[in-house]
Amino acid sequence: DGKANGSGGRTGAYGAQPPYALIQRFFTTLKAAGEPLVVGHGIATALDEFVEHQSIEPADEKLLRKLLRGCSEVILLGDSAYAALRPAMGKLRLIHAHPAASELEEISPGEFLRLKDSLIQGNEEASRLGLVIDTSPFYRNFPVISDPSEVGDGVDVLNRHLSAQMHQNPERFREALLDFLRDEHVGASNLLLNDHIATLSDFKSELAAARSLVDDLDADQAYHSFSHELRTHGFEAGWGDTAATVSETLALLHRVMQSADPDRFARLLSRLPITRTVLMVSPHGWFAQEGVLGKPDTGGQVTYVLDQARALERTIDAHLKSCGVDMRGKVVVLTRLIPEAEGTACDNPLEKIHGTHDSWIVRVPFRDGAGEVAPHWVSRFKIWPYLERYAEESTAAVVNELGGKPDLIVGHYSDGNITAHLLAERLDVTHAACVHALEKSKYLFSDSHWAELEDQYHFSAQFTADLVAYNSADFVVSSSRREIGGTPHDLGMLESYQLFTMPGLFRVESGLDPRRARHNIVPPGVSEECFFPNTAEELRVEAMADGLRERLLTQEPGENCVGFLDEPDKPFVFAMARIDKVKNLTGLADLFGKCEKLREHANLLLVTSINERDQASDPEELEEVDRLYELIARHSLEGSIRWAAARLDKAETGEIYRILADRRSVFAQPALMETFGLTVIEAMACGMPVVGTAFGGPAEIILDGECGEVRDPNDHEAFAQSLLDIVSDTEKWRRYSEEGIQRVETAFRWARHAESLLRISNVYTYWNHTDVMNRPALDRYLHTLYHTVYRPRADAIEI
Ligand code: UDP
Ligand code: LCN
Repeated sequence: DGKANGSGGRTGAYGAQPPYALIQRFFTTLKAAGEPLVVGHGIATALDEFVEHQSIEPADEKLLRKLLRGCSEVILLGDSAYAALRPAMGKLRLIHAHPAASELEEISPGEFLRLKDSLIQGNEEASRLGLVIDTSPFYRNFPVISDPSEVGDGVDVLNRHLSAQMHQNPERFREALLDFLRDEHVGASNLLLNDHIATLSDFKSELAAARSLVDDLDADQAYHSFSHELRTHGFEAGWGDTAATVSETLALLHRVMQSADPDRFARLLSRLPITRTVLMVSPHGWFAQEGVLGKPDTGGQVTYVLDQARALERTIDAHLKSCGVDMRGKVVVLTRLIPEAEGTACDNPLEKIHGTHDSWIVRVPFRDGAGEVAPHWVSRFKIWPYLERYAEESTAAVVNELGGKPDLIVGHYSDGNITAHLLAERLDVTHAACVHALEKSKYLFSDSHWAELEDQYHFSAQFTADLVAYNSADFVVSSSRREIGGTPHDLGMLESYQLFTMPGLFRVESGLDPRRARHNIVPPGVSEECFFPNTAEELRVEAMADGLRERLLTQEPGENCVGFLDEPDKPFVFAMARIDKVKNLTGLADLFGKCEKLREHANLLLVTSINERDQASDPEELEEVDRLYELIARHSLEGSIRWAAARLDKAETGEIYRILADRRSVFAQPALMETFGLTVIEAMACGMPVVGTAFGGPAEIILDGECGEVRDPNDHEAFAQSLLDIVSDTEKWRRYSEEGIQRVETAFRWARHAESLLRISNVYTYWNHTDVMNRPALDRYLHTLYHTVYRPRADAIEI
């Protein structure tokens, strides 16, 4: 029906439906539980119980399960039930059921949200007022992915769609391509084409002349030996480094000019030197190369950004060389300068990134309204009032370091992306948004009950920033499918921004549609120097291994270690994560404590950022530390648990996974929600089998039953049983270990990540340049949202 939420015809998507009386009975049973709003897994659990206690025909049960599969919420008001059904990824159908009716009635997104608002606010009148956010009109002509198997391939769908449009107007396409190629410069020097080519007819004739010139040369003749002659035909550096590669690229260009075949066109763009410098933006947390991991807000994102910067520089270098361009790639990571740096490099305005030729961390401080520098760490939940000024003040610093504006800006996480949005607008540069984590799906009811959480989390500013930044970005980079469109049973993390309400603030009828051709899965990798198999003896450093064994496993408990093991030679259940509720290390300690058999076979080793109350920097950390001590006492874990607070560097982290793999241990990742989960691929690369959460990235990384196991961390018995099966079955352990190493090698490589990111970026940059996406209207809308909603919410946060 043209709505961005994709509600279709009444019954089309489901085909046959269960008898209405049965649906109605289920809603009546749900209502009897007394909760007026039931979400996600609450609905699935209630359905299981309903089916168990009622006599239902198997065929009807099947239809009922199909109807409710992926149902994200049910509102129970009076005798009515309202449900958000999800026949497929990104498709919502909002329905109303009533005992007096005989069939489901479809209602509009606006009506559904108003009902939810009035339920939460307890005031029907208030729910009729207020702002409605709907981005769908701006995307009316934007291609969407209709086949869920194509989720994460946004660039291909977009390129196919736009190439087909251009195919209908080939002359316009050629003009646009010429315009784009003539626009590539490095400083004042042209790349690709120079002013000798002024018109399309010049272009065609000079292309023929240039091709005949290079085709007469020896294939391996170096570009610089014929660059002068090529220049007289209007062709500058960038087409190749030898006669053979220049000839191939020009032949491809010729074919593209004849017909805009999308694959061929994408191949041409990926051969050109379009992305030479990259700005990465990651303002929050402690961002440095040593001694910072483990702070509340500084987890995998720092590892990811540094590895990504190195891989991008390397890939750009190799690419520029193969294009015959005499320059090297450069990456700048923009982060926050923190004067009270506690011995880290966070107060250093400029720090070279290890392992790069010329890539740097640039640090600019946050300032308050009066211009005073903020001296200390500020939680990621409270940094919103600083960012606008920060973006303004950072512009000169990054342009200065890069020697001009970047070709690509990559934003990281919500704060990095709203800052990247401001910078990209100002500099007119392509913006890629890396997600990392969306707090909305991490915290239950973070949208509907935002007002109660506002003091601690400020989700009103963060979710508005997400709506602005992820819509304004030219494309979104995700690590997993679950981050975008979810599974048949669960909403995707981005998908959860499509329809939601923050009562009293706004109702979002279309926020982020996961089916738009803007989302791309580009999984990260692991540093191969640090994370390699335990069997690669020749690469291991024995002294480091001895030190770590002593420190983490056998030394008398001391300042940073809790627990002394009765039988230190047993295998371990190992977990390493920041102490935060969602990481659920308390759940792991609980399930370990409750499973006698597992305790007989293994010890529990936890490596976390802190393990004492007075080290906690926020209320969540404090609560988790207390709970862990309580669980150790409750299950009398003394003697079979070791809990170390260690800030290991990357080489040590790799070695600890290997030491534990030597002992046939298993890695546990029990998070209640994990966007990707770098520790999972690190552990697997080092030869440790993993039991990982079913919620988020780990469920995609681990091929269940092949290289580890995927379990619901709320199902303690099943999770513990998987851990036990692996530590007690030598053959299974060996198979998972070998397959895990293989899986990381084939699917998670930084070099491949960087190549894909640059390829994707070139395609979006091109289509952006031609402006066929008609962005200005959307940009004005987002601008309004930024200034009327985001800014006041950010400014309301006390500095
Ligand atoms: N890490 C670490 N020491 C710790 C906890 C974590 O070195 O005490 C590292 C870990 O090796 C991984 C990253 O921090 O590289 C955590 O990334 P992940 O994606 O698993 O989770 P995040 O913390 O980003 O949510
Ligand atoms: C943030 C997270 O929560 C993790 O799941 C990711 O692995 C990490 O960022 C890197 O993207």
